[in-house]
Amino acid sequence: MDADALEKSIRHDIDTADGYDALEQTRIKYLGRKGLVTGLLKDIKDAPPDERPKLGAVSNKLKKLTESLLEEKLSVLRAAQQGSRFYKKPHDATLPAHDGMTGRRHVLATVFRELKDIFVGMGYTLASGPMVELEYYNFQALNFPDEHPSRDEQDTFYITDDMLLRTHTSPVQVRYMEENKPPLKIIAAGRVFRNESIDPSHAAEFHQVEGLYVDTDVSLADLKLDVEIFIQQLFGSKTQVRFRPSFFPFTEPSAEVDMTCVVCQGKGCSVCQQTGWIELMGSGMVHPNVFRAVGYDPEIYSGFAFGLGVDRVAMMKYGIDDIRLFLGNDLRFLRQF
Ligand code: 2NM
Repeated sequence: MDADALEKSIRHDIDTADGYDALEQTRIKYLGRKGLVTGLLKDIKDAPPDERPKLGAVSNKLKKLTESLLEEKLSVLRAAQQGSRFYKKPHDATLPAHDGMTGRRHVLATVFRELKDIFVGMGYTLASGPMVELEYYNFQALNFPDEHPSRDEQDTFYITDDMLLRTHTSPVQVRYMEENKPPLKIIAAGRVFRNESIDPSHAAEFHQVEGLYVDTDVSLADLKLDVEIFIQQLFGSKTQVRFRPSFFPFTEPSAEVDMTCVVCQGKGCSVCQQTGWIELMGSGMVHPNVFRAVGYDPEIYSGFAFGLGVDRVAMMKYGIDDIRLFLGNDLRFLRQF
C-alpha cells in the first residue's frame, strides 16, 4: 500500500470506529507492534540509503496523523457518552411523582397587590424609598418634637446618631414632596421597623401603605371620601366607616378610622370587644410644618394623608391571629394562601 492509500484507509477506519473497542482495534491495526504504520517505519532500514530520508518523513507524518486522529476520535466518543448520560436516560415510570413543592406568592404580597390595585384605580401612583433612613426624614421633617417618645432607642432602631431603620413609610412621602411640586397623589409602601416587645399583635418588622394627596383646596371631606371608597372596595360596599378624633405630629386635625367588625358585621364580638367597630387606619390633614419642611407654602397648598398596616389587613381578611407568622417562614402557614 502506498502512503496516500494508507492515509485514506487510516482516516476511514478512525472515522467509522463506533466505540472504544473498534477504535482500539484501529489503533492496533496501524500503530500496534505489527501495525501498518509501524511496518512502514521498520521498512526504512531495508530501503536504499538515498530513499530513507523521504520514507522516514512520510512514515513519521503518518504516525503523528494517526495518533492525533485517534486522540480526537477518543474525545468525540467520550463526549457522546457524557451526553447520553444526561439526554438519553430512559424514562423510569416507577420513580415517585413530583412532590408538589412549588413556590408561591407570599400572602402579604397578595394583600399588598390588592391594596395597590385599589389605590391605583383611584388615581394614586406608587412611590418607594430607603428602609435605612435619616432621622431628619423619619422624624424632624414630619414635625416630631425633639423629645418625642417614639424617637427613643426603646422604640426606634438606630444605626448611627442620625440614621435609623424607618419607623413608618412617611419619610418616603417627604422625599417625594421635596422632589415634586403639587398636585400629587401617591402611596408609599414597604417594610417598617419598631423596637417593640413582640406578641401576637406586635412585630418588630411590619408593613405599611400610606397615602398622600396634595393640591390647592384639599379638604377633610376629600379625605373622608377617599378613605371610605378605599375601605368599601377592600371589604365590601356595605362596610361602615367612622372617624374618631386623634393625634399625630404630622397631621392636624387627625383622625383614627374605624370600620364595621369583619367578624360580627357590627353586632359585637370578642374581636371588636363588643363595640362592633375595629380600628383600621390613621389619617389627617397634613400639618403646615411638614409642608414648610419640603418647601411648600401652606397658605397655597393643603393635603390629606393616611396610613394602614398591610399585616393587619391580611390578618382581618384571612382570620390570622398572630402577626409573627408573616415573617416566620413556616411553610405550613405560608402554603395555605
Ligand atoms: C398615618 C396617619 C396620618 C402620613 C402623613 C404623611 C406625610 F408625609 F404627608 F406627612 N404621610 N403619612 C400619615 C398621616 C400617616 O399613618 C397612620
